Amino acid sequence: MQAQEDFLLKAFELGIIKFGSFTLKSGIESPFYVDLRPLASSPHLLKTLSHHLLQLVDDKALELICGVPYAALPMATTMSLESGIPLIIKRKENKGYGTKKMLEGVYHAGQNCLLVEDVITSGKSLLETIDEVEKETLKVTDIVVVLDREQGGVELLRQKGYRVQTLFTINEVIDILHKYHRLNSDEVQNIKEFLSAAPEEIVVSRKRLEDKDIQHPVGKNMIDIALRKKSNLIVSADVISSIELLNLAKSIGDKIVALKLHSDIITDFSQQMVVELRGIAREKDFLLFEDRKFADIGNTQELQFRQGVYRFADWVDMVTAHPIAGEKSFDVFEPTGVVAIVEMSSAGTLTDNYYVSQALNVATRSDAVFAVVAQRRVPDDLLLFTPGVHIGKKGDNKGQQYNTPQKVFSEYFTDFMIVGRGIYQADNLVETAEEYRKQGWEAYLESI
Ligand code: 5BU
Repeated sequence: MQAQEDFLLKAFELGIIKFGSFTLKSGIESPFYVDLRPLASSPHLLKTLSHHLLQLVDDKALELICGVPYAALPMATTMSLESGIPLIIKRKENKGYGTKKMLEGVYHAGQNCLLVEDVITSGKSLLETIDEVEKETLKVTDIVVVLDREQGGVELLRQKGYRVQTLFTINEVIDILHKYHRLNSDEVQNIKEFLSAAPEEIVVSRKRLEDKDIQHPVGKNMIDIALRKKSNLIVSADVISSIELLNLAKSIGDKIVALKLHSDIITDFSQQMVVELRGIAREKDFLLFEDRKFADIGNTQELQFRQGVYRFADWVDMVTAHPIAGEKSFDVFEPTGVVAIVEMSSAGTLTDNYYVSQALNVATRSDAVFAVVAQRRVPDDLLLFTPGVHIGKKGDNKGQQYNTPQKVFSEYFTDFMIVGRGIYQADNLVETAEEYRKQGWEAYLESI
């Protein structure tokens, strides 16, 4: 046990577990975040870990080792070097050309393959991996896992007949860190309360729009409009002339909560156009939303927001901004509402889980922010806007990725969906906007 404790303390110094407030992919707020990838940066610790993992299994029966990418790949490699058991590599995605195999390396049908995994939570992703390995005609009987988050995964796999060995449970990790004064008693209590909550207690259920605790006047206004119009549709008016913009606003204005603009793509942008647009917005009861995506220090953003050709401060209800410059940079927009971009819809975006957590922390700390743009559930004191919505398409050829209204409302608990080309490129604007409004509102009602 002493050897395991020593290992854990050294791994902790490397930053494999962080404490604070983190939003997991599922939308659950977790008081800690585990990432075992940094272990690969310490050859010594990686060797020690691999040695401990090998001791958990009877390696005589095993003919192959496979690590689940990415954190477990270097672990599996090191275990292979120490034990002499050949390594195979599982792809994260099919490469789409060539052999189309999910596994790389030399193996034969029926061989027994040990799976190595960094963290097990519900066990669902491990079951998918097992399925993929078994599809390649290999046999899986044993799985070794570094950390069990104690959320039912180990039991699930054991029920299905797999032998699962874990090096640490999360409660053991917390106890060891407490024993060596890396965590104080309050922190331990907070984390243990989180861990002991039944899964159904931490699964946040969707709140109705009217029950959300939104303080910002622009956010309150959006909710009122949504309820009046039975709509959670924001249309992205990515057209390039003022005539097209004004026509779009007139024809679909009564179906939407807000019209989202990229003012800098309008060839003949003018303050006269703004006057007309504001008139339509007032008449048709929707808000004006500039998707400027500010991403600079407060002073520059203030100039970009108030001066120049667009003078957004004079006429928009809300703007998008990146949290990259910190929460103070949002103050310059008040009283205009700020929609912070914490996650993007495009393939290969840099907004990974860690970025999203940090960005949400910045957004939550600012009074100017009432909503965020993301592709996942977020804490419900923020409104969630989700772009990348299309009824008929999966994406474009420039990286955009689409979901259906049903998916964003039922899985992400989105409050407002943003639709661009799905509507403004349609042959019949009014009918199509009505179809999106209807599908969106029904999907929202079904999700509550
Ligand atoms: P589309 O035509 O529905 O793909 O347009 C989507 C709009 O939402 C477009 O104006 C983008 O600039 C905007 N958008 C997005 O698509 N994805 C994001 O992550 C963010 C904004 Br942030």
